[in-house]
Amino acid sequence: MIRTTCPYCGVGCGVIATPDGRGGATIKGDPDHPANRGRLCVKGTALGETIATAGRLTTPRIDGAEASWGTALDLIARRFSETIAEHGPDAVAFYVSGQLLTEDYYVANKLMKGFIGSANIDTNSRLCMASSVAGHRRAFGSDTVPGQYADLEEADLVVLVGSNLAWCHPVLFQRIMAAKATRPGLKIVVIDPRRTATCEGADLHLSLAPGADAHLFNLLLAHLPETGRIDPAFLRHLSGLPEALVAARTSTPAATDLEPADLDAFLRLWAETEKVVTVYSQGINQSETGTDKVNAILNCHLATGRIGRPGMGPFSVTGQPNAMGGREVGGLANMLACHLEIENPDHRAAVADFWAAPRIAEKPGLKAVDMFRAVEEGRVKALWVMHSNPAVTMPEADRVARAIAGCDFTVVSDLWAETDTARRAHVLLPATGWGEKSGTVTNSERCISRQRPFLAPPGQARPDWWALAQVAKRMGFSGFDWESPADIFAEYCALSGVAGGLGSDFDISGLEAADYDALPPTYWPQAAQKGGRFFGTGQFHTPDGKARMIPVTARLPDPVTPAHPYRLNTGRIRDQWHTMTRTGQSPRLAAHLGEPFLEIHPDDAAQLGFATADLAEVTNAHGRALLRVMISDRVAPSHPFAPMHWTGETAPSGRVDALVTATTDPVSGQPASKSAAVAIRRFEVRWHGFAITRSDLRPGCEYWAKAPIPGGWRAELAGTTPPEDWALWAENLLRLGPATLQVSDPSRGLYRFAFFEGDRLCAAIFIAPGPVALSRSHLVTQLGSTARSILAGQPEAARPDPGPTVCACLNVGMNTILRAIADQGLASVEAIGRALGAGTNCGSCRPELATLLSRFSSREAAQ
Ligand SMILES: Nc1nc2c(c(=O)[nH]1)N[C@H]1C(S)=C(S)[C@@H](COP(=O)(O)OP(=O)(O)OC[C@H]3O[C@@H](n4cnc5c(=O)[nH]c(N)nc54)[C@H](O)[C@@H]3O)O[C@H]1N2
Ligand SMILES: Nc1nc2c(c(=O)[nH]1)N[C@H]1C(S)=C(S)[C@@H](COP(=O)(O)OP(=O)(O)OC[C@H]3O[C@@H](n4cnc5c(=O)[nH]c(N)nc54)[C@H](O)[C@@H]3O)O[C@H]1N2
Ligand code: SF4
Ligand SMILES: [Mo]
Repeated sequence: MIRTTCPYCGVGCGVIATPDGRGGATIKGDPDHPANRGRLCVKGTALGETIATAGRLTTPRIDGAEASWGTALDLIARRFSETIAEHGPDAVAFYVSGQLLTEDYYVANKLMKGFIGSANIDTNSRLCMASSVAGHRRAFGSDTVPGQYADLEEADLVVLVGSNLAWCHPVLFQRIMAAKATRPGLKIVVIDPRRTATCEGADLHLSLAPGADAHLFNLLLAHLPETGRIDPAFLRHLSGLPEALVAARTSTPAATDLEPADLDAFLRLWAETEKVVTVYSQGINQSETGTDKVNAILNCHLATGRIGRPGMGPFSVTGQPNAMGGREVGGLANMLACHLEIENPDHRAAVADFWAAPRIAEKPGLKAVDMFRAVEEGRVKALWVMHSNPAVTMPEADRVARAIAGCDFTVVSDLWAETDTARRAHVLLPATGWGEKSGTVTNSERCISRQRPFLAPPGQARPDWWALAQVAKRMGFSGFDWESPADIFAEYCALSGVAGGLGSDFDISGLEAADYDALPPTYWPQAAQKGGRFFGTGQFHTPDGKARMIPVTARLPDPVTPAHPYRLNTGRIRDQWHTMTRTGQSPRLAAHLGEPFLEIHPDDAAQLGFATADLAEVTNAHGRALLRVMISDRVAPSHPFAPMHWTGETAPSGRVDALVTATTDPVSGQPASKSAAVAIRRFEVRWHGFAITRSDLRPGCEYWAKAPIPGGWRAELAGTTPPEDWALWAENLLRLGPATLQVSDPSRGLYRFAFFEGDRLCAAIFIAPGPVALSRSHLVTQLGSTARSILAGQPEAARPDPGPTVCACLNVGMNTILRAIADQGLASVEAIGRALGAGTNCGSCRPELATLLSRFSSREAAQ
């Protein structure tokens, strides 16, 4: 039994893993971890299904051929050294990740900023937290998150703005819902153009115009003095309030598109409620005015002194498991370690001295978007990508993929050789993954937790810190001789002591001598464990010690154009993690939403001539995506939504970042990932298909998307040109010889083939001229079965179709739930749980159960 930390979101839940000795493990929530107290969401619960090592990258590869570690490391060191000698240190770059462990991050940062002498190390946190970091630094003088999770439970009002907490930080959401259940006076407001699952628990949902958040919080700031809510005692800790108010008063309600009554209700509630926490995430950060949006929020908390006290404060929830650790360790191109600043000569000198660094970086390096531009233009000639998949997740992703492919020398460290990024690299390094590697991560509330190994790494996989240190040594640098992550952590703690001496709040030097292996979840500052928060006493990290109110002149995104009249919102779904390289292996997680989709308002759908399950072609100057149409009034007209998760491996035409424009916030450099202007039309196909098969497949047709199912794969297919011979086509696709059973009706364009091995079904494929209207939830259970009725495509009458999966833990489908609501008169989420088990394990689907209940009762009312 090993205590470790979940590798997914920034909630940072403690996990207890019990290895089974055969490479697997059972996973439970750690009841003693302060972040989750035993809870896990569905992704955490399914961790045991994503640790199999089949198909992993197990040896280094050079240009596709297996190589020894020695050869690969020598080559990397030589190519980086040669490039630096010939073109200077800024001709090389590292692109790293908020999913790296702190120790990995520390080594990458030390090598680049202290020894190579460039700050060209940036991280996917640029796409994620950069605007929060910049906003914090502008207001507080440091990138410090003031509050703790307990504040969300102690608040009387929780405002969730640009955050789909129910799906993206599910355990935190459950903690809030549990607090609300015991204390119904706790009010929840969700501010999101989309009606998300998070809205299910909310008292008020403000569906504001995309990008109008700074206007909204400006209106709030302007409202505060009118109602006497400016805190006179806190005023002496602030500078710039008058200027901020002048700017705030330029915002008008019209910009928000909100109903006046809803807007008033929000302003009143926020002003009247002292204990208010404003939680924000990517709807705020990922914007061309993200930093201003952050400061507009911070301004309201500062003006009211509602910060750093129990139950109140602004709260930027971090996305990745170590997004916060990366900020502490200085992973961004414009920071040094331990909250020290690259532009500050004293800070630089102290770090250089501590590292005995020959060449400390003197100026900030390239931020993510600029870094890949520099790669494209050949200014960066050697690139090392670690623990990220930028060919999928960067804006203008096609361009980024081409830049990576065209780079003189690219190294990728990953678990897999087949990611969109790894496929374009010269050198691949096999990294150890979660469960195999050892280190620390820091969650959204500044709690440092250990990730501990409990599985043997496959083949020659090695930790990322080790590969970096080896390359550093081979480049002739000293100071990289650690034996273990514990050594690195101790050095990092010591450096933080130096930083503390320079006034940094990030000083964990007290942990230098701690027993690393036994390190329990530990908050910083150390006092925080006893309820310590930042800024409650009004002491900030600016030169005059005062918080800076920032005047925010709110600006809406550039209007869409007649050629590209829709604004594409993008983000996450409940059961997948980013580019799905881990979650995408679990049939259970794929059952929730198994295909890239475009959620679009019924009015838009009518105008575009869409029927449910048609394919949409979404285009702009940067790229194109084909997405399955999901008609829903949860999105506003003209503001469709598409998830970010599909890749060249899982649905090559479903990569939405091909469409995202690389417009960035001028302060933070964070891209606006939620507001691409696009054109949408119906993608006219002549045939649609659905396949289930035991072995992996890579169909060549114009549209396909695949997902794992128990014992194999499912795939959705579509194309504009039908093959001449469907039987031959199916044989070639599935590589199984002639079909055992087939039904064809050429006049109606219907073809169905089933392939048996002995009496067991090993594949089946269904072709139709329109979207294949067969029960997926039935078909995906049929691999390995002996049922010869498979080509009927429907369950027998005695076994009703469960419908699409809602509860992934207990595998309960939507039809089953709706039938039970109707037949048994179930009236609450709890009653559904008692009757069917749905929602009783991890609870991630409870908001969707609530939606089904309300849908059912509104249908009843209408009848
Ligand atoms: N299931 C799952 N959970 C995850 C992840 C995952 O991949 N899958 N990734 C993790 C990571 S790295 C991150 S950063 C977090 C992200 O967590 P979130 O930020 O909660 O997730 P997103 O879906 O990116 O976006 C949040 C919401 O912003 C809304 N939005 C778009 N534009 C605007 C706007 O102009 N204003 C406002 N107010 N809202 C807007 C979108 O409609 C969306 O519902 O999730 C983490 N958790
Ligand atoms: N359109 C749009 N785009 C977005 C966003 C959005 O909301 N909309 N969100 C952005 C945000 S907030 C984020 S955080 C990014 C995330 O984007 P990425 O970081 O690019 O996505 P991941 O899929 O998490 O990539 C992680 C990679 O690391 C590999 N890996 C796993 N474990 C290890 C390990 O231990 N070591 C190493 N070396 N590799 C490992 C995985 O196989 C995978 O290839 O996407 C951004 N892109
Ligand atoms: S909420 Fe879910 S994904 Fe996030 S850390 Fe906890 S178990 Fe992992
Ligand atoms: Mo993120």
